[in-house]
Amino acid sequence: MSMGRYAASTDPEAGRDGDGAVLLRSPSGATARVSLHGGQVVSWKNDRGDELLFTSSKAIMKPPKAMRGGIPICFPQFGNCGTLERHGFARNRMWALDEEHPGLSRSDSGSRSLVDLILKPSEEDQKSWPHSFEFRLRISLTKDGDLSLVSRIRNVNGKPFSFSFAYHTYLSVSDISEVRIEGLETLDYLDNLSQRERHTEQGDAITFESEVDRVYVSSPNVIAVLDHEKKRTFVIRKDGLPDTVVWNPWEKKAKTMADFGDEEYKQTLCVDAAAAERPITLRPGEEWTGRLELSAVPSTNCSDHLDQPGIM
Ligand code: TA6
Repeated sequence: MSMGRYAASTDPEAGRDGDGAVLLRSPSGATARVSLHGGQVVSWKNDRGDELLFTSSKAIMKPPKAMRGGIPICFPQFGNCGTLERHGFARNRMWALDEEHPGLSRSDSGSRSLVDLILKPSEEDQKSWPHSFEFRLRISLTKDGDLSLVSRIRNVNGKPFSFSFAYHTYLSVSDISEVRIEGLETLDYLDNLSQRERHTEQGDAITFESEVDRVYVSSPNVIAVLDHEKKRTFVIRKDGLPDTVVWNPWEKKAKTMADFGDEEYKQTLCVDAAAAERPITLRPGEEWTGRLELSAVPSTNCSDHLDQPGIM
């Protein structure tokens, strides 16, 4: 499938592809592609070149709509919890390279492993959300190929503001019915399929056999998504983000989404580190940090990873 403006690098030295997406490469050979449109990670591959994030074959690759896949950033609003467009405007805006933090530290092999982006509100944005902020986003690949996203949002306003947030992470899975999530057992969740009604999850790992759209509140900072068929486990570490959103549209909803294939619900699961239940409030001059680190490990040794503490 041609990735259009997410096409292969035409200038590896500059670390940008033909359409300006930024290419990251870790010493282990893992890669990631970051589009300035939405500050969105649009690809993350392991050192064998396997794509770890889902992108729909029907994804719309033209701004302003965010691409269906990868990791769109939901800010300053998660979902429909507010007056703005769903999931806020950050995912539909062009971000800039953060010159203050050139961040183009190159690894010995000359390829870059991190990039710093920045988003500031346009006049148009301030008509719908009258607040001044600076959103700095550092995206990096660790030496082992783990993907790290660090968001720092500063209130440069004269008055406090509140926002909600999510790293809307489309994981690529072999078959949704072969996947389970560990770490959310017995937690309370808000069910977006029934007016955010509050329920409590049963004791067992979560498996999938129908549409799911839930906000697990006050979830642990380390959870695991086990893909039996691929013998692969995604270890998700978060910090500063109290909730975890779990979403799969399943068959019926998939058919209503123009930028999503009818059968594609089988190949993806969204597990988002989020601040969705309660908004975050920043007073003037204050800054919030929200971190996400994704590892994809062979399921045989995922317990080693789960025993490790959260993000340091
Ligand atoms: O994260 C779950 C959710 O809020 C769902 O309700 C569903 O709408 C999904 O996000 C996708 O939203 P989008 O605006 O990208 O179609």
